[in-house]
Amino acid sequence: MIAFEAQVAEAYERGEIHAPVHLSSGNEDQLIEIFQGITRKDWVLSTWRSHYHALLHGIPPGELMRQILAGRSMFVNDAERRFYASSIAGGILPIAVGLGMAIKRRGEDRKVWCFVGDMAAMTGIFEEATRYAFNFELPVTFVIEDNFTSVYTPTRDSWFSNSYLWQSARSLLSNCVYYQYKSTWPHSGIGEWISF
Ligand SMILES: Cc1ncc(C[n+]2csc(CCOP(=O)(O)OP(=O)(O)O)c2C)c(N)n1
Ligand SMILES: [Mg+2]
Repeated sequence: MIAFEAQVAEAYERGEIHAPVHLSSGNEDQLIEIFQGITRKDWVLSTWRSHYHALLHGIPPGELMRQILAGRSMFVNDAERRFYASSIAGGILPIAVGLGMAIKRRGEDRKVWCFVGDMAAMTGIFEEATRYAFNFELPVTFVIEDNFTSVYTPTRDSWFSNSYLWQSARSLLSNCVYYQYKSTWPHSGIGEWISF
């Protein structure tokens, strides 16, 4: 996973990717553990920072790299392998709920795993999606990935609070998983200006 992101960074630095990339680091152990509970039958929904999720859900590295080189890093998709990513903050949350409802109605044996950043987890749509999925007992698990930042703004400063709301409120819901990490990559890109 780490080597894959390094390859993406090198391709980006060479100007081969004509679109933004958002790299992951520092959460390898946490994700490997979470994906122990995710099967290939399940849906995985991700964000602009999707490479690790895609690799762990079985998208072949070569196929993933092709999508990234084609400028689709922020919206990696593979319907066959049930992987969907969107760069709209919070955009996957209602899609996760819809998928969960469809799975329940059809009686399918699969789940939905919806990964969101710590800022996306502070939005109104997160409140509605998690509550709805919980109350209707939908097979959806929301994974909150807390890197303490929203782009370059400390998330806790934005909300003028040192205590993180969902740690107290949301952790009461059994359909939420929370973990913290610190990335060594910038929010997007590789820390230098690249001309597309
Ligand atoms: C609806 C919407 N508003 C704003 C943005 C711009 N944007 C991209 S990433 C981001 C920060 C999100 O932070 P967080 O959810 O914590 O995810 P992280 O990048 O830290 O993993 C924002 C505001 C967006 N993509 N979509
Ligand atoms: Mg964040």
